Amino acid sequence: MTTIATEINRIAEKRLQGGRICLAEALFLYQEADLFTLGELANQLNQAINGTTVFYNINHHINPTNICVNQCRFCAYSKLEGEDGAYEQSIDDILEEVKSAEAQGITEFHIVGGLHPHRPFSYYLELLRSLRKAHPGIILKAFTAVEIEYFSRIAKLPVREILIQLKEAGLQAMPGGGAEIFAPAVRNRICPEKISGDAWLDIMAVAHELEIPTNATMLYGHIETIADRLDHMEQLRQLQDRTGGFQVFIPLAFHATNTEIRKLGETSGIDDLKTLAMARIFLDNFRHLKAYWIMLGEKIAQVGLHFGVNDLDGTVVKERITHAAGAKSAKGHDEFYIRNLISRAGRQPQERDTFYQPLLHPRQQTGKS
Ligand code: V47
Ligand code: SF4
Repeated sequence: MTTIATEINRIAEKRLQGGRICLAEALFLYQEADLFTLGELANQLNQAINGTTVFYNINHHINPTNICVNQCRFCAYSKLEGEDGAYEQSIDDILEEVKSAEAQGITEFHIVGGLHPHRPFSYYLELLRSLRKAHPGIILKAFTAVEIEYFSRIAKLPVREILIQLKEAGLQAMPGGGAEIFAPAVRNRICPEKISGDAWLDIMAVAHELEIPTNATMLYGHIETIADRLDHMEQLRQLQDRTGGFQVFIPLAFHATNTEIRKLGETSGIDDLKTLAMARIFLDNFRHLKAYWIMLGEKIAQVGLHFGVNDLDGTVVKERITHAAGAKSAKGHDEFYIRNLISRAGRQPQERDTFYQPLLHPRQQTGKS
């Protein structure tokens, strides 16, 4: 056996025995192990904690506006005020858009949008209160750490106070967007106006202290190195050790079309799968790993179920952010389609709520195998 193979086996064995791998070991695996070796290890680790169950949820994305004072280089969704294609929804527009949510079985509203130059913080409080009143049974997962920091600036209130007020208005969980890549050298080039990685992590820590569970993402496949990805995951792993407040890790595959950095092109299927597997192997304190089918495409997300993934996100309904950047997946799928993707990968579909609790009203449609 070559030295490289021996070392890969040693690291894999350590991890399978419940050990933690360090940055150097992870870098070695990422660079030296082939796709199938990584996939097999990630698959074993996932099945040891999650069995063959794969979660999905029935959710609806609400994006109140694409007008944003930041101009992240990788973002094709945001517009300046007055620019062609800019939009803003009133609270009534949003209530109208989701009026039949219960009839569609929706259990979560996922709410994120641009940093609007004029909307007051009260708009966001009112939005949550109105949704809570009209749809008391639907969980509100809303606002990235980037939006929270922006609210704190426009309302001139500390982040903690902003989160307390949002929680009182109905906020129950936060999505994981805005993390991008924490390494300052990359961040300063792809999203110079955005809050720093440290600020993103600090805001998540406050949310966790206030018992608001959050998700965590990583935008990969642009100018970052493998070491940058691992540094990003290491910082998430450290915060998770302290708070335990992250529910799931979601690698987001960069989409280049219509962005300022479109020359970089798209991620490869090999890189997508390797990144999912490495996340499962490295993030030993994250129970859930999501293959966001909107960004990966339905089929890579499905294959990801054999590379450590135990969650496919949801029905989504009308995705705007990735489709502005050329995503070829559908903008949403019905529950039957998602269950079928999971069954056809030889896994058991299980509807969940935002907090990864199984929902005990399995629908009739089980999906073909
Ligand atoms: O923060 C923006 C990313 C994020 C592009 O928490 C892009 O459950 C790829 O965070 N190519 C928003 N990615 C989406 C997000 C998310 C999605 C689904 C579920 C959850 C969750 C969170 O999308 C942004 C940014 O990182 N993004 N532009 C692009 N061109
Ligand atoms: Fe604005 Fe978010 Fe797009 Fe950046 S990624 S420009 S903060 S909408």
